[in-house]
Amino acid sequence: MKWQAMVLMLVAAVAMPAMASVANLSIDGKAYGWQSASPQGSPDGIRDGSSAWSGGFYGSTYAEGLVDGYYYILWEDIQTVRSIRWVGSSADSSRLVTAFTLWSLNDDADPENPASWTKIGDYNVPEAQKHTYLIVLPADIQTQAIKLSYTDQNRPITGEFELYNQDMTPLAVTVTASPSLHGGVNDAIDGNMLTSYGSAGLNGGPGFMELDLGSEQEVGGLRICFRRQGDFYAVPEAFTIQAWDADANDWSSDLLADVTGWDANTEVFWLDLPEGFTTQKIRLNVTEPRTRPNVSGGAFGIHEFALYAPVPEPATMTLLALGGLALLRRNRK
Ligand SMILES: [Ca+2]
Ligand SMILES: [Ca+2]
Repeated sequence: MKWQAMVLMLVAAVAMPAMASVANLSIDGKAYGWQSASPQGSPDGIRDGSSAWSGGFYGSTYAEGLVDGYYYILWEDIQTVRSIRWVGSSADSSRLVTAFTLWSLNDDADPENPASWTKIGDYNVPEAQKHTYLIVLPADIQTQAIKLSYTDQNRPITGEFELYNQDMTPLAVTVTASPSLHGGVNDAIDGNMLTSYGSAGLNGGPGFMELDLGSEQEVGGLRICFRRQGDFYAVPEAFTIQAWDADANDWSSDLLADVTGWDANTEVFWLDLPEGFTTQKIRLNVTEPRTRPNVSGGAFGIHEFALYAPVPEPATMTLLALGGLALLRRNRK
């Protein structure tokens, strides 16, 4: 190998981390929407990270059979879209988008012109996923916007419309937690944003939830969707994330995250794990629950706690391929 090619490849490898940020796989953009009748909430409600009823949704709670409409998320540059997660609103399970069509925006086209969109497909939401529907697209789609239009009009309410560069199917886990009050612990890993685990009053003591992969595996990142509900549940003030250390046969004292002063209105916590990180178990410790009027010592709730496999960094692969190409070209000389 010529030294110039080696240098090029080394520079490419060092310049970019080999793994993408799991948290950054979410495509951020601006939301727009239109409804023929009784619009409620703002289109921004579909991308604010919250599925709570108190704000954070877009749709209509009225006019069954009368609502016709759509919404879309538009971003600055063309990106790859691989999976989409549609989430209802946590306060009312009867108001659902039960069928819809997805569209991608044509290059350099006006999103307000219906002719600018290419149909991805028609979707009927399966009963088991009627509150949270994860769609892994049949292939990567390169676009600048994704639109959802209702084809069923049963008071469509959308809590979140999340777009990802990757297949965001969580890793399979089993779950334990303490203390338990409302909902089973499995409600925190059922893929449904509207079911949740709720702790009993903590009386100032810690509570925890741990996920077990069943074997040592590489984990790229995690996401916790905390529950907020009136006087009962609030996101914690402070919490830590720990991983199981198989060699020590104990929880590692090196915390993966040590969060204090967490914002009361932020329900979703993302964490990227170091490249090549492996473990069998990951644990959330609620070290300081937020005090609620109706719960002694505070309580915490979790809609979903999910672990994700690492994802390759597309830019790194491109650079490495370019390095390899440079090497081939040099060898041909
Ligand atoms: Ca929302
Ligand atoms: Ca759930």
